[in-house]
Amino acid sequence: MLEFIQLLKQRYQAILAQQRNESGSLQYQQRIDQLLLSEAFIRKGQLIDSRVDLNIKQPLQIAVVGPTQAGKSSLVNVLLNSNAAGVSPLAGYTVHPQGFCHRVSLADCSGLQRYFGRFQCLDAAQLTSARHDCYALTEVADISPYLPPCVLWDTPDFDSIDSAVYREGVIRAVALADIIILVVSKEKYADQSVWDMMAILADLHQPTIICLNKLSEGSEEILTKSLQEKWRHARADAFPDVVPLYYRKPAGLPFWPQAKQGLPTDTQKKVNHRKHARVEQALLQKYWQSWLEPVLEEHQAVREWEKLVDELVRQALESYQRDYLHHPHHYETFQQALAELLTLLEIPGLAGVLTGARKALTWPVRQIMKLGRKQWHIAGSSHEIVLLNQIAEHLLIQAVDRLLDKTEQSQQATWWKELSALLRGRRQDMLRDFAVAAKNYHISFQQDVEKTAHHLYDKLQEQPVVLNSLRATRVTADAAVIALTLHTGGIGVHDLVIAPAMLTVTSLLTESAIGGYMHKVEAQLKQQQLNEVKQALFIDSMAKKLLGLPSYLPSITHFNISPEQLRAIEQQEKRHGLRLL
Ligand SMILES: Nc1nc2c(ncn2[C@@H]2O[C@H](COP(=O)(O)OP(=O)(O)O)[C@@H](O)[C@H]2O)c(=O)[nH]1
Ligand SMILES: [Mg+2]
Repeated sequence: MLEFIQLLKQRYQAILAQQRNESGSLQYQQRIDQLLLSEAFIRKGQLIDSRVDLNIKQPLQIAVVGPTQAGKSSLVNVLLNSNAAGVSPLAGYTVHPQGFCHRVSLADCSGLQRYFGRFQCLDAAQLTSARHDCYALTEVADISPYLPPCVLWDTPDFDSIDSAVYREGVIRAVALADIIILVVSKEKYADQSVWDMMAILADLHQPTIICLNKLSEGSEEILTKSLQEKWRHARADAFPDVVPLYYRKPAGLPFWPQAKQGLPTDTQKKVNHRKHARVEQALLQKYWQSWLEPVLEEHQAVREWEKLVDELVRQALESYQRDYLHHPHHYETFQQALAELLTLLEIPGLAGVLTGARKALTWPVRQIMKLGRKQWHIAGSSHEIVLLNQIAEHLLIQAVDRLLDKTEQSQQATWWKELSALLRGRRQDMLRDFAVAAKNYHISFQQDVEKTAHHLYDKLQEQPVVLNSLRATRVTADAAVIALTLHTGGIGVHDLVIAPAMLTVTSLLTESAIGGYMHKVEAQLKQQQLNEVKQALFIDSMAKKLLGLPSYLPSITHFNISPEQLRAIEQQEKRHGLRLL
C-alpha cells in the first residue's frame, strides 16, 4: 500500500505541476497533503511494528505545530527548559523538523531514519534553507519539569508563503507525533490554515494540547471561548486542554503556568499505539474514493475509447463486406480459385500454347516463377488490397474526428486531446504496418485459394460429364491461357475477372451439375476470408495498436494507473481486512 500511495502522490504532484486551472489545483493540493499524511502515517505504523518486533519501546514523540510567529520555537525552549530551538522575529525561520531528545538518547531513536525515508538526518547546525528534505535530532542535556522522556519536535510554519516547500517536513513531523501541541497567538488563532490543519489531523486521533500564546491580561476568557467554537467547527472530538501563555519580560519567553505543569505527562496516558492499525485503515478508507476519482475517470475514458475502436472496426468490416466480399464486380478471390482450377485441368491443345508461353517468358519473370513468387504479383495487382488500405485510412480519419469530438464534449478533455495528438503522430506508421499486414495476409491466403481450386477439381472428377464438356470447349482453353498469363505476371487480377472467356467458364460451371457446390465453396471461402481479414488486419494490426495508445500517454499529465494495478492493491488490502471500495 505504501508504494501505491507514493505512486499516486507522485502522479498528483506531476499533474499539478502541469495544471493551470486554479480550482482544480486546490483540490489536487489537498489530496497531495492527504496522501503525504497517509504515507507518513503508514510509515509510523511500520516504525511501531518494527519496535514491537525488536521488543524496544518507541520513545514518545511530541510535535509543536502552528502558524508563523505563533511562538512555536519559543515554546519548545520553554518546555525543554533550554534554548536549543532557534527563535527569530523573522517569519519562516524554522524550516525543518527539528527533534529534541529529552531524557532519550539518540540511540533510542534509531528507527527514525527509516521513518523519514528520503529525508536526511543532519546536525542542527548543518540545516540550510536550500534543502528542505532534512531533519535534525539533538540530545538536550537539561531536564525539564514539564516533559516526560520524549522527542519534542519543533516544526516549520504550516501557513507561510514558502510552506508549500516545507509542507512535507511539517506533515512528516505531525504524522510521527503521539501528541500534538498546537501553538496559536491571539493574532493568528482564527486563520483558516490553523483550522484546516486541525481538520486534517482529526483523522489521526492524536491527543492534543492547545497553547494560546502572546496573551495580554483579560483576553484569555474571550479567546478561549472563540477557540472552542473554532474547534467544534473543525473537529468532532472533545475540545482539548488550553494552556494560556503570558509573556515574561525578563526571560523574553512565554511562561508555562504552574497549574498545567503535569499536562504533557498526563496526556501521555492517552497515547495508545495498539490503535494505530485501525486508525490507519479508517484514514485510507475515508480518502480512497476521492483520491482515485481522476484515476477512475481515466479508466472510464479508456472504456469509451475501447467502445469507439470496436465501433470503428465493425464499420470497417462492414464496408469490406459491402465493397468487396459481396460486391458483384469487385470480388475476385473466387475467380482466382477458378483460374487455379483451369491450370489443374489437362486441356487438349493447351500444351503447345503453354510451351510457347514459357519460351516467351522473359528472364526475370521466369526467376519469379521459379521462386514461386507469383503471389507477389497477384497481391500487387489485387483490388482487395487497395480497398483494404483505403478502409484502414478511412478508419483512422474517423478515429481522429471522433477524438476531436470527445475533446470538445468530454470532461476529460486533456486525456482525449493528447490521445488525439498521439494518434495523429502515429497514423502514418500504422497505415504502413497495415499495408504490410494486408499484403502478407493476401499472400498467405493464396493457399486457401489453391485449396478451394483443388476441392473444385476433386468435385469435377466425380462429374466426368461436366469435366469432359469443360475440357472440350474452346473457351476453356482461352480462359486457361488467361489464367496462366495471370500467373506469369502478364495481367493483373482484375483483368482476369473481366476477361470474357473467364466469365463464360464461370457461368458454364455455375449452370452445370456442380453449380450448387460452387456456391457453397464460394460462401465458405468468403467466410474464411472475412475471419482472416478481421483477425489479422483489423484486430491484430489495427485495433491492438489503437487500444494500446493510452498506455503511451505521458505520465506527467496522466495517472496511467491501470484497472489491474488498482484491483491488485484493493485485493491485497482486502486480505488485510480492509475494504476500500
Ligand atoms: N510578545 C511576545 N513575543 C513572543 C512570545 N513568544 C515568542 N515571541 C516572539 O515572537 C517571535 C517569533 O517566535 P518564534 O518562537 O520564533 O515563533 P515561531 O515562528 O512560531 O517558531 C520572536 O521574536 C519571539 O521572541 C510571547 O509570548 N510574547
Ligand atoms: Mg520557529
